[in-house]
Amino acid sequence: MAENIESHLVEKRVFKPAKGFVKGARVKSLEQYRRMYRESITRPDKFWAREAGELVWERRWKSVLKWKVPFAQWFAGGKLNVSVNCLDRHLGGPTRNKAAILWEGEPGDKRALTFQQLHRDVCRFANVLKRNKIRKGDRVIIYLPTIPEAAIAMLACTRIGAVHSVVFGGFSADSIRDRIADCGAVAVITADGGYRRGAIVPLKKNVDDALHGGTSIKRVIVFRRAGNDIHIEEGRDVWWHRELEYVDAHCPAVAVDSEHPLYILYTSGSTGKPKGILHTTGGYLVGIYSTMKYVFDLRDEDVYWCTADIGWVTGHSYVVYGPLANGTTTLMYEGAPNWPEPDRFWRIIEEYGVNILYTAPTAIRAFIRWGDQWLKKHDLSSLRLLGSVGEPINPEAWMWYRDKVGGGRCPIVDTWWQTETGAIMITPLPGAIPTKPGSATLPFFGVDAAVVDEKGNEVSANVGGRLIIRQPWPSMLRSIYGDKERYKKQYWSEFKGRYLTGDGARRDKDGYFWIVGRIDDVLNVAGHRLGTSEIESALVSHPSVAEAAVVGRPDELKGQSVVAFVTVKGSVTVSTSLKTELREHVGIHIGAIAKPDEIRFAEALPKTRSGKIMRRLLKEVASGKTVTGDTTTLEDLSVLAKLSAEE
Ligand code: 7RM
Repeated sequence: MAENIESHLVEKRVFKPAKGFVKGARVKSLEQYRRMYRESITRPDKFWAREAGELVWERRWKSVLKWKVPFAQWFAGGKLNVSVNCLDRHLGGPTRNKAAILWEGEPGDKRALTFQQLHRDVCRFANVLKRNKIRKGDRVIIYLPTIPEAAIAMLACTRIGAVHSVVFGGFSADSIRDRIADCGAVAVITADGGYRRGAIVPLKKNVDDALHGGTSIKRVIVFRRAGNDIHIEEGRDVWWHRELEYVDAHCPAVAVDSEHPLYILYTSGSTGKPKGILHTTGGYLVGIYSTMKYVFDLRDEDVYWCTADIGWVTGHSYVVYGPLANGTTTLMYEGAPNWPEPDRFWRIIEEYGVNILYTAPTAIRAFIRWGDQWLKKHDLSSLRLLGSVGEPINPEAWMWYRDKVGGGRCPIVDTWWQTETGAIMITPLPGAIPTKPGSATLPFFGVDAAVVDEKGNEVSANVGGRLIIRQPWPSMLRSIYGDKERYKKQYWSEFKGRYLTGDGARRDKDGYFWIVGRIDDVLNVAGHRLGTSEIESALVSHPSVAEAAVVGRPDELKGQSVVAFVTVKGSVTVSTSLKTELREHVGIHIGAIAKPDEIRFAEALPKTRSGKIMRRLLKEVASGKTVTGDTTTLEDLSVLAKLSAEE
């Protein structure tokens, strides 16, 4: 059996940073990037001390890094407060009156909060938390829509040293209950309801169901958002707006140790039991501050929009903490991209003059499917930089994003990272690193990434393998909450002292990284190990295809056969001849070995709320099994039912 993941898809297009962009950029050339990168790897203490020095510390750290595999302490001995760095630190100068948050609700309601106003709201709500006996170190569940109060609640927790755990507004009562039990939370912050595609999601009702029968929760604070009828449990539930009547706007920030827990964010492990990824204060803040600044090449006047939901790590690092730590205006939008019509994003970009757009390939592929006419209605000329995150971006989607959204003038930063890494790890720097469609390019400062074989030896150029990180980095997870053994085993045991990402990748001759998908999803067809993303990209490069998901099905002869689930573009009708054409298309672009044995047309693919295709479920569907695993992260359950019915 071949040990390495084979790679067949070759992408030759290269885009150099445009002169006009380079002029104002923070990092202006590949040479400058390489110099800084070298320093960050050989002298990480020096590099990170300089970055950390741009933030406000109540007490300076004693050592930048203490590393006892696999437990890191960054900036040990230091004390700081996250809300001070995101808010108070910007109040001394003109940033005070700059918009911190520009927000639009799905129904079209709008709010703008300056740094000064946000600071006041955070202080008042932090006093509400204290009034409700929430203390430093207590765990607090935040189950809110993407509204300013989500950011306010998060920042208020940090102000008093409470540890938040945000749960996606799309998750069910069971998911909330599991997470409460796992972290022993004492309070829930929620809303009566939230909007999604015009309907009201009954958030408070879900919380009531989660708490039914008793949990560790003593207090539920309810924000009035949708005005739907809810039950108030006397002695347990209080209204956010009523509580505010009892507090003032003075709330001294609690400086915490650099390694004090900041938040726990649950990701669905493949086993079904959610993993609470634990992030701490100093290293995380330095990591997101620094990546935000360099990757998005921030300027004071920027309006920056990351479309992620607040319940995803991207919402934590790059909707709330990263922008605010940098004094950047962050735009938040509550709803769906196609509500009320598929031009909602473009409408928002035009209206607010958005300069930086950071979104996910799943959204980009949906826009392609809905058609270019929706973009053409709007002026997108304010955009100067585009970002992508969450999945490998297919070269065709990348080109469309560049041409149609970016008007051919905006660099694209394809950013690879994970909930566990806390911050962006592999990414172009837009003024320095030439981009190639589909590649996340080169590692960020301080990230010692490599591709290795099953024995842990680095593979040569264009050979696929496992993506690992060989050195600790500031924003790394510190543990799985309450389960150090699982943390050690899952991330650090395969190759001792090295962090296993779980992703497959290859590097090309320029050292660029190409992520080929999760290692668990790699197919083994007659001894050939094929990454799913390449076959999917080959399918997506066919003009009829909108989206594709490829999985393996056990096969007696070949080990696995290739099954492709395909959705087509709006105007296309599906047929047997299209299937044949698609198989040939993959044959031409990759090779006969990758030709799907079966192609199934689907109306939609099962996805998580963050837009990742749930291949695990598709594998079960492909092999005719009933789907048994955890489906709580599935965005739309009916998708799965339809897929199985199409048997
Ligand atoms: C930020 C986030 C992590 C997994 C990761 C990859 C995949 C994310 C990219 C990507 C290719 C990218 N956190 N992934 N970004 N794959 N190119 N730019 O997504 O914890 O929810 O997911 O997502 O497989 O391991 S996450």
